[in-house]
Amino acid sequence: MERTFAIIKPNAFAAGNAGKIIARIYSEGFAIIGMKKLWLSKKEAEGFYYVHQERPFFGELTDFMSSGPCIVMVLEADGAIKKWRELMGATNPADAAEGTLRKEFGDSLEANATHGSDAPETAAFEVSYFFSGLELLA
Ligand code: 3AN
Repeated sequence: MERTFAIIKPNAFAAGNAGKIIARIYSEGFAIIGMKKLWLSKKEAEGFYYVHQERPFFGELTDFMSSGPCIVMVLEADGAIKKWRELMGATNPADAAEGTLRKEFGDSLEANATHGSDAPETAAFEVSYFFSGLELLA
C-alpha cells in the first residue's frame, strides 16, 4: 500500500464540490486515512509550495491557496501517487480528460480543484507538513 497527499482546493470547496470529490475518492478504491478542513495562511501556503518559489506564478498560487478553506487528506491505495494523479487529470483543466476531477471541477490552471503529490519524496514531505502520525488512521 502507498500513501499520497491530496488537497481539495479553495475553488472546489467554495463551489460545494468537496462531497462529490470525496465520494469519487471512495468509489475509485482509495482509503482516506487522514482528513481535515483548513484555511491556510499565506505563510503556510508558501511553505507548502516552496519548491515553486522561483516560478512566476508563486505569488498568485499562494494567494489563491490561502483565499478560503480547503480540505487536506492522506489517501492510501496500491500505487496511490499515480492513481490519484490519473483521477485528477492534467494540471490545466482545459487539457484534462473526460471523467477526471480537474475536467469536472477545475476552473483554471491555478484554480484546478485538486492537488496531488508527484513522487514518493514529495508525498512524504507533504503528508508530514500537515499531519502527525497520530492523525493517520489506517
Ligand atoms: P501539478 O499540481 O499537476 O503537479 P505543478 O506541480 O506543475 O502541477 O504546479 C503546481 C500548481 O501550480 C498547480 N496545481 C497549479 O494550480 C499551479 N500552476 C502551475 N502552473 C501554473 C501557471 N502557469 N500559472 C498559474 N498557476 C500554475
